[in-house]
Amino acid sequence: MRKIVFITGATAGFGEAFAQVFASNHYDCIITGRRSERLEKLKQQLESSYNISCFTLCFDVRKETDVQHAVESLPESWKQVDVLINNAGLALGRELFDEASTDDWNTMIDTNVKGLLYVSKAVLPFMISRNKGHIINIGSIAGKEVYERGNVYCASKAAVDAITRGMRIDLLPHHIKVTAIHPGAAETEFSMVRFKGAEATAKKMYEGFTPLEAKDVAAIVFFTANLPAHVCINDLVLTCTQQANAYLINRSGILKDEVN
Ligand code: NDP
Ligand code: 8X3
Repeated sequence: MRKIVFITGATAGFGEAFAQVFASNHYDCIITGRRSERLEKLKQQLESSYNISCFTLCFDVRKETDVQHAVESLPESWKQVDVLINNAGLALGRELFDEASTDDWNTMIDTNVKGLLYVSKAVLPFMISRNKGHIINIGSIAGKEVYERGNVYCASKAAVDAITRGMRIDLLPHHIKVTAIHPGAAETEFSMVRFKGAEATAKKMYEGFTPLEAKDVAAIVFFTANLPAHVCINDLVLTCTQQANAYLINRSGILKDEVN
């Protein structure tokens, strides 16, 4: 039977890895983001590599009306969304609270919190009408513990945690699964975005240890989305082996898999 996954932020990092793993397991994919060229390129690659269908929606999750119009524009045959992955998000800056930029705060709250709400609200009617579906919100270990200079990013991810729990309660009558996955440090475009293109600073974040890769997170998300109908992972924290919590990382050297 045909299955459809709707992924926000599929133009890079986790979202792109989610698209690869779901498509390689025969899901049709709705991929979204602001960078249309990347969406088109990914669509072509997924369709040719995995013989699935892919639909692109280019919108900014911060713009409520654009989100609504984009989701409403889906052809009827694409509205039976089985899995929604609210992944689009970012950190901006890593300053002390009194030195941080309010523009950065607004962008993080508008994207990580309000964007997630707008997309969920737009897609949910498709799930409620079928009495089934799964919403997977990408939180962060930063939402579980606050670290120095993490202030508003941590708060935005704590909000994702709370919203996920609220959704699970309110959507209970509709048999909709709601999950939050909270990854620790993973090397994607995340730090380049956070440090506004300062490559050396971004690279430094991953020095001396082996962080998660996007495909590690994708494997867990795919597993979570494909459990029996009566089983739901509510909350899952995932870090690399060398990370104990949001602020403790063992940087004594890289950890490699043994090769035979
Ligand atoms: P990337 O920067 O690699 O990817 C971010 C994605 O989000 C891009 O596809 C980007 O697409 C999209 N996005 C950002 N802002 C918007 C917007 N306003 N509207 C639509 N799409 C948007 O980062 P990651 O893949 O690492 O991050 C994905 C999620 O995982 C985020 O929510 C992040 O907070 C979270 N996370 C990341 C961790 C890490 O260490 N990497 C750890 C824990 C959580 P485009 O620019 O094309 O719009
Ligand atoms: C991203 C992980 O530790 O950089 O959410 O905040 S961290």
